[in-house]
Amino acid sequence: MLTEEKRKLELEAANIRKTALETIHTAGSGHIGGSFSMAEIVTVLFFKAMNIDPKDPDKKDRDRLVLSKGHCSPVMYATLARRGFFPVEHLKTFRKIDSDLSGHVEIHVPGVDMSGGSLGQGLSVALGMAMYGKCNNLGNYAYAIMGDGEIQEGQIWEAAMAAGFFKVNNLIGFVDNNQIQLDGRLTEVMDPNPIDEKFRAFGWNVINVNGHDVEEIADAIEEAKKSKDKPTMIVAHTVKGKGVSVFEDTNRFHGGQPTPEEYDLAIKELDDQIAALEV
Ligand SMILES: Cc1ncc(C[n+]2csc(CCOP(=O)(O)OP(=O)(O)O)c2C)c(N)n1
Repeated sequence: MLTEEKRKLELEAANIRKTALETIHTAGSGHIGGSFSMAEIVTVLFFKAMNIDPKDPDKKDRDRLVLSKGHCSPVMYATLARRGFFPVEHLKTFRKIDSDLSGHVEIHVPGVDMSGGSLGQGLSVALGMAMYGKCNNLGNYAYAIMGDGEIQEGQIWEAAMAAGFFKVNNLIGFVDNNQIQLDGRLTEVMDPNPIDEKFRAFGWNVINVNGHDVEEIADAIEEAKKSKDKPTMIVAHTVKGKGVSVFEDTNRFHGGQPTPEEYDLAIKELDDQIAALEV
């Protein structure tokens, strides 16, 4: 990846974090930690890898994305708005009565392919989308983003088994491996690690990446697209709350909110990152 492209993607990720945080702040609620850990993943998908058109969000041969960890709607909606699916101004209605932008992703929002909220379902749905694409020769890909706590759900492994068995090579999953779930550290709740070996055992091509390195994520997607007979799981090693010092590596901001002082500090840190990446 060229240095200039990398800088632009990193700048976009920083802007997405800031937009997501402002959106949560205006609403007074929303999930910061899991949104921030996956900012680079959605940046690479929406600003580089995916075949999508914000002007024609339902085009038949588009790549599909299922945000299975649907509570991370703030980062998804911030990304969609910044990519041009709807005005950034509309984010001010997030979590308000009568808004289409509810706390978990909803399919009627342009750019959203599946409603989320009940964890564990997204890989099955993305598998169906990928198989539909293959059966209809669309030449497209279906992506699913899951949390590492989420993959404790049994349905994930049913989908994993089917995708491996049926060699669904146009299915590309991400596990946002931030090591923290709602109740605490994965190792204390019910540890799904080693995640890579488990998916390999189910017949998947597995790639481990630093989930905050846009180049590694983009390369992994390219690699996944070369797979002829296996679905690919990209295990993204991330930090919950990445990008703001006080948010990082804690479950305090899973759904919890910063104090006014912490919010101001967070915006300042993000502004500094944005300024450093702007030319
Ligand atoms: C079936 C189901 N059970 C419980 C919840 C409540 N819940 C929302 S987020 C969450 C933790 C998810 O952890 P993880 O997948 O690691 O997400 P991340 O840390 O990336 O936010 C839980 C238990 C839910 N949404 N769905």
